[in-house]
Amino acid sequence: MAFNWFKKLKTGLSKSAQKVEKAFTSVIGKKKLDENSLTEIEDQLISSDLGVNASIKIVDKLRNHKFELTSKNKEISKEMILKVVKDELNKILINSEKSLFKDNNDKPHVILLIGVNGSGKTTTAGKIASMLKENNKKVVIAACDTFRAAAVEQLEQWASRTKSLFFKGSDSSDAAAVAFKALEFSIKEKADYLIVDTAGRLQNKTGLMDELSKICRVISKLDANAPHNKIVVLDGTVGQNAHSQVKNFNEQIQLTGMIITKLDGS
Ligand SMILES: Nc1nc2c(ncn2[C@@H]2O[C@H](COP(=O)(O)OP(=O)(O)OP(=O)(O)O)[C@@H](O)[C@H]2O)c(=O)[nH]1
Ligand SMILES: [Mg+2]
Repeated sequence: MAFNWFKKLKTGLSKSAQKVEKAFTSVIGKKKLDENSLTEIEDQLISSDLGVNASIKIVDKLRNHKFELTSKNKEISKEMILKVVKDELNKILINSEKSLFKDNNDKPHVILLIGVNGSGKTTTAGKIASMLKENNKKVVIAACDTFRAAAVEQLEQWASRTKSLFFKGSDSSDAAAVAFKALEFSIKEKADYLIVDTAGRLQNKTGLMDELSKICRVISKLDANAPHNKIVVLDGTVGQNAHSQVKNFNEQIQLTGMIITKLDGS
């Protein structure tokens, strides 16, 4: 199963990789990268959804890079360019990398999952629970999506599959009230982790965005540091739109991290 998953992920990512590689075909066979070629690479990178800032950074790196041409390698090859790009991308990504649940002094450690509709929050709650259970942690999953009845059932299935404890409110209860009671329950159960799944919301819906602040405010009454992780779940296929999602959610509740789903190309 793991093999199939990696195969899917590789295929999914290869679509993006092919787009980026296409950016370099115009310069293959040249001895020097002239400004025209660099502009073309920049355009291609931006249209491959790499983002304007990252594309400019990469092109600057290429502009200043001294390619080592030898009697055997007389011309700049795609591989040479790709190496510079990969190194630069790695640098950008590694600088922003952070372990999600490292700091676990507080118990229960509360993980709040938020994001737009359908980004993968509930599935991610299941994946995180599964990962934590593999590490022998006691996990509670709370259904704070009080909008869709099916959402509660979907999450309950994940709780049962991962052998986690499950907490839900009564029908049409307030999401913040459910989160509060879920934390009380988790404290009583001496759980290591509480995963709070929330309803999908568009970042321009003020009422729903305010509900997120309320959830945070209410559960911090039981534990001043909770929620310890405020994670936005992003659909990896939406491209640069993810940027505005992160910005708006971060303005609302100061995120601690992000999880990108559907990198397997769904
Ligand atoms: N291929 C793939 N599909 C995923 C992944 N994560 C979620 N999905 C699918 O995306 C759809 C939406 O996932 P959910 O987890 O229900 O998303 P959600 O954010 O909870 O949705 P709402 O609660 O309606 O806002 C489902 O069909 C999932 O199976 C992923 O990493 N890869
Ligand atoms: Mg959901």
